[in-house]
This record gives sequence, C-alpha cells and structure tokens, in this order.
Amino acid sequence: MKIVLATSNKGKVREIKELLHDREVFAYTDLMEGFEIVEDGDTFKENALIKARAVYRALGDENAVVIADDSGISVDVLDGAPGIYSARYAGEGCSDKDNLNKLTEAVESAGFESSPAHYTAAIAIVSKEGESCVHGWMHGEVSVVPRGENGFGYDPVFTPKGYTQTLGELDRELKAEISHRSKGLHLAKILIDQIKTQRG
Ligand code: ITT
Repeated sequence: MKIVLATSNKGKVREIKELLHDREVFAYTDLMEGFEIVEDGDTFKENALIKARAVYRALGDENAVVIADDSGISVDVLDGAPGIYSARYAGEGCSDKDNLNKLTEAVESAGFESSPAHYTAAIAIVSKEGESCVHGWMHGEVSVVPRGENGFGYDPVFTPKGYTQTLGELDRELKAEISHRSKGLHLAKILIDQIKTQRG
C-alpha cells in the first residue's frame, strides 16, 4: 500500500519516513511537481486535512493513502503563539532560523528567559475509504538560548519535560520515541492498518 506524505518540509519527511520505516512511503514531491497549498484553517486538524485532501486530489491515484502533518509550537508566556502559525511566524517565506529568532525575542520582550511550551502534531489521513485525523503532543520548555544542531525548526530552544538537553542536543532516536509526531503517527498507524485489512 502506497503511503504518500503531503509535505514539502524536509525535516518532517525524514522523521516520518524513519517512523514508518517498515512501510512503502513517498514524499508527494517525489511523485509530482510540488505546489502551493493555502493553509487557511483555524486549527492544526483543519490544516492537516486541507493538505492531505489537496495532495490526494492532485495525485489522481485512488489507491494512495495520503498523510499530512500540521504541527507547531505553543508557548505559554506568548498566550499559545505561534501555534498554527509556527511555519510563518517571522513572515511568509522566512527560514527556520528567522522563526526561532523571532520566538526568542518575543519571550525576552515578555520579560522571560524561558517558558512552558508544547508541540502539537495533527496527522490527517485521506484515502478512498474516507478522512480521519489524530493528534500527538510533547510538553516541555522553551528557553531564549538555542543549543544544538539536531532536529529542525524550534528544536534548539525546546527541552522536553524530564530532560535537561534541548532537542537540538538530544539524539534523533530519542526524539523519535517522545515527539508529538511519533505519538500522532503511532495512532495513525492503527488507522492505516485498518485500511490495509479492509482492502484485503
Ligand atoms: P508542510 O506544510 O509542507 O508540511 P510546513 O513547515 O509549512 O510544511 P506546518 O505548516 O505544519 O509545516 O508548520 C510546522 C512548523 O512548526 C515547522 O515549520 C516548524 O517550524 C514547527 N515544527 C513542527 N514540528 C516541529 C518539530 O518536530 N521540531 C521543530 N519544529 C517543529
């Protein structure tokens, strides 16, 4: 069963392929020209479904099972920002580094050096059998001093609960065990297996 990832974020593609290593997984951009998808939903779930539907339709392969990940970080002292706007926090077309700098500046401007925070991942699955969406979360703390080069996005400033190192410093195997994405995909795998069983 062909699983297609509706994402053009290389960090997500790497992590999802590792987490689904026992399945046949393609990034949609390996199968067709990438295209812009307007993520105008109000929640992670809505945006994940928008991406998965758009790629399912564009592929035109009714046997494909399309998975999308909409994710982001929510920081308590910023009233949950950047949340669903995590990818474009510093503006359209900005880099991961620009976003990370904007986040640390915002936390400092609010008068803090760190804050409780959490990552959310909504994983949408679209196939001819229908649509569904599951979630995973990872709680921890953001600090204004980035540490480490591992992971992507906001990982150098995020320390998971129960650890002293940031995701930038921790091994990727560890992130794969505890991340929002891995928790969401764990649930998604159950749904994917149901589709497989249904198809016989
Ligand atoms: P696609 O829409 O093509 O999947 P995107 O990067 O635009 O790629 P999102 O809209 O879901 O994806 O935004 C997610 C952003 O949240 C991402 O760009 C990172 O800045 C951040 N993020 C999500 N998961 C993360 C993780 O595991 N580690 C670090 N940052 C993460």
